[in-house]
Amino acid sequence: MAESENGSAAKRLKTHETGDTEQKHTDNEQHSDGDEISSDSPVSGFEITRILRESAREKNIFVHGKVKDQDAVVILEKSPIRQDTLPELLKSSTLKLEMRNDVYSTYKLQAPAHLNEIKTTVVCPATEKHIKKYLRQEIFLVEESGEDYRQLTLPYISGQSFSVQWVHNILDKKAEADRIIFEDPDPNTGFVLLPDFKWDQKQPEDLYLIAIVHRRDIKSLRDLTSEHLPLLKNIRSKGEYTIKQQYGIPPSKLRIYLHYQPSYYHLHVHFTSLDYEAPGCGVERAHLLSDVIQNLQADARYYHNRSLTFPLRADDGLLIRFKEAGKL
Ligand code: M7G
Repeated sequence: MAESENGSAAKRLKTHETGDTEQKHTDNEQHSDGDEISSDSPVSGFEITRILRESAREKNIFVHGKVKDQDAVVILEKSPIRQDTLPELLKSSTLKLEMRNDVYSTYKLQAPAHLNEIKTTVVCPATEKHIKKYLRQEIFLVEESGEDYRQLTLPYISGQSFSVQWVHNILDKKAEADRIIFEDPDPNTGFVLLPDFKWDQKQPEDLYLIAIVHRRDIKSLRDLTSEHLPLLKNIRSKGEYTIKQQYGIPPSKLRIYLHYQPSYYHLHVHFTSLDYEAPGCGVERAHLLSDVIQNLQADARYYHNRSLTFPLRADDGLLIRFKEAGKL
């Protein structure tokens, strides 16, 4: 998201929409990343149903509600304080004293509206699966053998996974076209690199980009074989090069990984700043791209055969399948 520069910034909202196969959806909308004032704000008519999750530490809240009788999820997240606007923040804000004691004093700082934005993500219409994704839940680790994948996971994800319409919109330039940072159009080894919608692009310290491959036949890490090494190496080298050129961040400051299980079964690679503890970058879900490359170099069918461990939420249908199959 680009930076807001005037006093009407408080009204500025970005709307990000996702597609979903269960609901007729927007496969042809262009969502620009410019500073657009949303004329039809989806949050003004939002009626809160319940809080799905909140974190005082992360300064965010995930809310389920209704917009014109449609289920919606709204995610509000206070933007990080930026170094480049710090002098302005300190100069042009009002300070209200809360308490003073010896050398200590605390204040409430009231910042100008454009320095006080709340990153807002809207999923509307939201499916039950979206709502569950954001609901705080107990999680369990599952160990999936190659056979379990073929017997349990694959049939489950074929019917139940999130739509990848938003991914196709990006590849077809029907959405977020102006956010693309780099593209290699090769149908076999090519990909599109763009900001993940978790990143507001205000500061490189929390950089978060995703590389989405042009090939549409690779669902996840599980499908990868040595045949895909040129694709993976291409993503690594061109992704690293582009990020160094654009943001000045060297490869040694990047965490480049794939999720297993992903939420969206179209192969994509996460690029995050090493200084940012991105959600989902823990050992139970993230697989470093360089490890993936080396594993496939050592064994062409490594991900076909080996057991992979990943977390699932208590009410995840896949967890229930594993339990029913006596695997937990
Ligand atoms: P994942 O590993 O499938 O699952 O990653 P996760 O969402 O549980 O991490 C998909 C990535 O795509 C996530 O980092 C999302 O934040 C990001 N993402 C999801 N959607 C729906 C969009 C979108 O519409 N645009 C962009 N730019 N990123 C998205």
